[in-house]
Amino acid sequence: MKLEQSFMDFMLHHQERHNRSYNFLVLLEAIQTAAKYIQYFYQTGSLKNMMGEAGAVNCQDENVMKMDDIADAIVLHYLRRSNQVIYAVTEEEPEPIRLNEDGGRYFIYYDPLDGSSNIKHNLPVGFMFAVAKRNLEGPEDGRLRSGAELRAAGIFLIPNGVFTLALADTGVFRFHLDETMTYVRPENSERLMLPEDPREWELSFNASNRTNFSADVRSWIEEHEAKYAFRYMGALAGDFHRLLSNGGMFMYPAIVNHPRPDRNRPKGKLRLLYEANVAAFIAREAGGAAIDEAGNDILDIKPESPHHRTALYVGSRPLVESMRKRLRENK
Ligand code: AHM
Ligand code: MG
Repeated sequence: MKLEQSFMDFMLHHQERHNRSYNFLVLLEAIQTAAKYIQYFYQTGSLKNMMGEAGAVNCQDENVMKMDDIADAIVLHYLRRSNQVIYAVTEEEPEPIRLNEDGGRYFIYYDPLDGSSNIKHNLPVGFMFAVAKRNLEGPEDGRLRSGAELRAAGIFLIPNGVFTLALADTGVFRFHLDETMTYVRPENSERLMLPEDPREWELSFNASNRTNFSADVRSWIEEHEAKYAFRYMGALAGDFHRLLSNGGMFMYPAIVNHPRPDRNRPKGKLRLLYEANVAAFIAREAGGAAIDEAGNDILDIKPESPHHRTALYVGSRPLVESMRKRLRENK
């Protein structure tokens, strides 16, 4: 009989190999438990009429879905119980939430259910998170950390049951939910790297926005699009998930030419702390790169607010570098 390696078994040995404390394991256990509950509610939500709107608007002027509320309550509950988190920033709350007055060691930034437009179709959504560590010596440091300071980031793809975790300076690993609701590392799985062979590379962006992108981005797309397959699910968690396996580039450029100027998003749509940084950090650990509309590395951006927005180009390094060059050419 062969048994797969459970996630906790993998993490325990990872922490011991690197001579690190078990606090991080407690935090990951809480995150993982939350993910399983979200998975359960998502899978059964249609049967309980839980896939519609909650009737409220969140701090970002977006309609809240019942599932967004459920997922957020689940994550906060388990984070609080873990006693490991000082501050949590969630997509659903305007300000960072102070959790554990004394014991906390970590800052966590999360989107409990990314890809809201997929909810009513039961299509893939994601619980995305990024973790930074408290400065253990000296005064408590800032709550909003740049991506370069992250220690880990991950995406639970729901309801598909796949968990991608990137650990600082260590790599990217994937775990699958088995029949016992345990995340396991399949025996044949390796550290995940973005494939170098461009034959499978994909481009992923919302094509209905393309006329609203800058002239530089439009010209780049015209020159490159015929070489690659085009895929778009409408949930960063899902789109980035397949991009990591196949290579290519996901982008959500700034919207600057909308026929209705009030719909322009010159700063981009995605949120830095719990969307762009998560993808950028995972991409870095898989050998890739991520930049914003100015061609700056996403991981170097200093967050100005909990819900700081940014344009995002993330994926295989050659494509991201070619876009960086184009974005900077005419500046
Ligand atoms: P959400 O967190 O409210 O679901 O929004 C973020 C999502 C991303 O998952 C996805 O990449 C993007 O917004 C899709 O936007 P659009 O519908 O404009 O293509
Ligand atoms: Mg989101």
